[in-house]
Amino acid sequence: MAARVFAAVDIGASGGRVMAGLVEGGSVSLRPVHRFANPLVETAGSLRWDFDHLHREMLRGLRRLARACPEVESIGIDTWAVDFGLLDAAGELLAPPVAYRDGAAAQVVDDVHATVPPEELFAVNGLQFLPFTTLYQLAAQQRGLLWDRAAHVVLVPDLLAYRLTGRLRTELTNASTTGLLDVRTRRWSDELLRRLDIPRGLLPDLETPGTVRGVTGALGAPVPVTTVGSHDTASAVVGIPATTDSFGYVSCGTWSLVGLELPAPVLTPDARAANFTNEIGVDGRVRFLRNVGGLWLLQECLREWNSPDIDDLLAAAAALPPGGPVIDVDDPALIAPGNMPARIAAAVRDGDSDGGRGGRVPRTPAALARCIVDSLALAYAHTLRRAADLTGRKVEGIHLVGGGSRNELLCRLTANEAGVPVVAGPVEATALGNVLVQARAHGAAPATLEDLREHLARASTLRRYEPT
Ligand code: LRH
Repeated sequence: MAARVFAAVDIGASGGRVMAGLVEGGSVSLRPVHRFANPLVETAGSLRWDFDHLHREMLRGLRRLARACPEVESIGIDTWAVDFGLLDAAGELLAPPVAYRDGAAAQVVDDVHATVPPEELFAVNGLQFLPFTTLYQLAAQQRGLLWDRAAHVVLVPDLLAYRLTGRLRTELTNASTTGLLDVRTRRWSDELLRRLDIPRGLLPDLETPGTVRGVTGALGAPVPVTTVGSHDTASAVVGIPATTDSFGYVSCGTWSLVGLELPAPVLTPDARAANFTNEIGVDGRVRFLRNVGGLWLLQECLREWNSPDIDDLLAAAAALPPGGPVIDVDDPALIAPGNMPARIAAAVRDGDSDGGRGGRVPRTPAALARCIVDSLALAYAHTLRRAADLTGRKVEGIHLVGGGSRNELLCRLTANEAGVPVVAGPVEATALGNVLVQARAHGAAPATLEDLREHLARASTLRRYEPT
């Protein structure tokens, strides 16, 4: 039986890729076809994404894929969450999308909270507070020059799908990161839209993963574009090779998304106080998690040090003794780009977050890398313990997926801090989740998430780290 082919476009904050997903019998595998950078650019006084570059590179990858695999059956697109473009009434992008690391949204948070207090926001949208959630970014746009001309607010993966199909929709899992969705009804919240003065007509209608969005002729023969969990984290969670339901997860890329999968949201005051989020996953599952700092901290240091070999650096970090300094990886002072080694050293110097570890200020690249990895591992363990307390569930093991699953030191330290085994991999959980949701929609993969994950557990090479 020949493999069936599905194209995954997966773009994260630090890079994009187009992959061919091959689904055959009980197995699924990926062939990388094209990788490209996703640099932040500064234009018109804001940090932005170069959307035309992303669109071009997506097309380049898809055309290459279609040449190699003309039988490709469908395309699915996922990207990072929360960011959007404004389209005018003719469907033209008014400006490249502002990036969530731009500081403008943080400046209007107090104004927004004066209109709708944070506890009322949480009661409707169930989200953790993050200063760049779409609703704050929209409030910043409302004060800007383009707002009067905006006819559509379109999330980044939906913008790419629009360029391919001409159809405007908002995919549900990503809509749940905007802060404007009612987490119980899973519809746009008319109440929040009214109070925040955002016309409902600006937001395209919702669409769930597994629906065919439209067809593109951009590759030659017409190919359907299938809506997947277009929030990369939603696809990553589909791509967790779990074989039980008592697992915690860390989806570790630019961010670490750390939490549990639940059947329903947890909207208690304690969950809000602990800053947990209830994002909507594929098949209506709830991703009860926290955004914890991620590889961004390390990537930004590497950029500052002119990209030394990461494996050598991590080996040197692993050789350092345990018990060194740790920082609060969620410190908002670490969100913006630039000067990361100095900011981490300052966080150690000024911080009281080292749990009494009384660390010396790290100065060498190895010491800084170790400080970052120690801090991430500690934050993962702490977050999963909190998640278990808040939900009354047991976490018997942790699935660590995404780029961070390659980092053996991080996996080992996470198992030690959490006191439960860590199963590392797949690195490309997001692209796999993207492919499997398409494959299922086209009758090439099983119906339930549990069966899809069984598929993956069989097909993936995973590493297991026992706590010591
Ligand atoms: C991870 C991610 C995360 C969001 C952030 C903006 O890539 O999508 O889930 O909170 O980017």
